[in-house]
Amino acid sequence: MTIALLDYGAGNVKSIRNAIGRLGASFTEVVSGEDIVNADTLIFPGVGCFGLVMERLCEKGYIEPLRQRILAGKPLLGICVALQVLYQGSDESPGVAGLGILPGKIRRFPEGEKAVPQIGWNGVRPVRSSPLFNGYQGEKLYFVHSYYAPPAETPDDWQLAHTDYSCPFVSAVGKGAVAAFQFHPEKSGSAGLRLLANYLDKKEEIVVSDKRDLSVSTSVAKRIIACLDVRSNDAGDLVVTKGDQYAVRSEGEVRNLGKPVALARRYYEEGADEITFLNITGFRSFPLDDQPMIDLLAECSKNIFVPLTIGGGIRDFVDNTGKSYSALDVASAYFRAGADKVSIGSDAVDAVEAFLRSGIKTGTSSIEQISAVYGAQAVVISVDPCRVYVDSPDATSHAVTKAEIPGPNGEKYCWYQCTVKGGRERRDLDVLEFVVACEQLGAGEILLNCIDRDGTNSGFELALIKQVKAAVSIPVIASSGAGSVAHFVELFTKTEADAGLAAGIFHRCEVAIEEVKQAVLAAGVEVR
Ligand code: 1PR
Repeated sequence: MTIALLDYGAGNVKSIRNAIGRLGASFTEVVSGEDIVNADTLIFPGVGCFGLVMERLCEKGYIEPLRQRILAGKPLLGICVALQVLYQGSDESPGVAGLGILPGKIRRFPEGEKAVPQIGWNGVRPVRSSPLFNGYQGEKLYFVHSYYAPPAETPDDWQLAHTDYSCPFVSAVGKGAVAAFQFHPEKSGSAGLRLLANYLDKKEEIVVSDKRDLSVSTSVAKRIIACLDVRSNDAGDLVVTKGDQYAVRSEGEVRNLGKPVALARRYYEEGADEITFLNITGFRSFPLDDQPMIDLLAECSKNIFVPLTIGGGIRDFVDNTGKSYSALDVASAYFRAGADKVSIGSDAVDAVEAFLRSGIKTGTSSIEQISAVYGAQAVVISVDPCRVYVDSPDATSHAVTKAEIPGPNGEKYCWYQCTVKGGRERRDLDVLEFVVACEQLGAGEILLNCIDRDGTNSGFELALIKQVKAAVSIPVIASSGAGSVAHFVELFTKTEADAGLAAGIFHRCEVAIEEVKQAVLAAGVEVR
């Protein structure tokens, strides 16, 4: 049996290759329309925006072979946007026709109630029994999308499972040997690998009884993220380091808290919902010369089946031969190596300053370029704010908040100033103007650090998190300062943060990820 993988240049296809490999199956690459029609089984990954996926399929002449295959009921598994393109169209790309196998249109999640995109772990409710869900016991699976398939527009005989976010949506479709998941099985840990294995074993019989269980709604979990700040030490070895308020040297040496691949693997096995790598000296050199980061991703993605984010040095660049690279080129190299999301720091500040000066979206900033091709959900903005104390709200034009910790001279208010280059340079820009503009430019998530809290173990900067969460509708990852499980409980019970990220306490084995999850769950907050 040949399993053929349809790689048409969409985002992170490496993970699906690795997942298929992990299941002991081998696969071939689709290089022609004939391969699409003739393969025994076809895996159709989908990352990026609806319009772009259809454009790429069209350029390669794959639309008719795909339709032919699906209409003939030959085995096919679509993932994420590949489920969406089975429909006639999408709000995401007005005027672009989908494959039209299913009637109806993909819709955008309504703004307001919940962060959009949905990024995180949610359950599925099988609405028919199917061998695809053999052994599935309600485990949460990884979703990342702003658009959804409406149950009312999907034919009953195609609906396999629903999920609830701000509204119920179709999270799995299937008929005959054709199936598609809105979630990413290849990024959903062992539960996802099991579903993938079910498909590969049982694909001939996605036939169903009409046993329905629509009673229990699903909900998205708060994510616990482990972050690895990575850089070369003075001996040239890539190490995980950790700063105190971003100072990573101790007695002149770069602190070394371990090897990145081994540590990331440990966090995956201990239940981290995502892993983030920040190349903290990426602003100094050109990241595509920095092969160790590419190798690191490639190595990690072989054994880690949860989302990987990478940041550091994502920007336009001219190398010393005069050759230009766009931020999109850099991001694409990371996606190809196994990243699911990229995180932009300093360059996002430059982009926002330019946008606020001109009021014009040029489409050329790193945020816009990457978002247009890979989708907003692939673009994280890592912001490094620090407190600026003031006596009263009138003392500055920036958005102030009541300071949780009074200033050195008893100041009761502060605003949060954006910095670049790992906090080395401050800009006349507050974090609220910044995050709002990032969302307008197409960012999909905010990784909200706080230099004052970083490495202090004193808890998250709740006032900052509340301020930012109230200003944007995209998900916010709270970072910096976690020192105990109680800090995560406080984070999720006192703010609306979508995820909590920590570094030092996990690296030093002071608190286990599982302990964090148990404490958060005991406080009534949903976790995976
Ligand atoms: O500006 O696009 O090249 O990206 C550089 C990236 O590197 C940014 O995301 C920036 O946050 C990060 N960075 C730069 N310098 C440092 C440093 O520490 N000297 N690390 C740095 C930032 C912040 C966290 C940290 C949390 C949790 N690290 O992500 O992991 O504060 O720590 P804790 O739990 O121990 O308190 P660009």
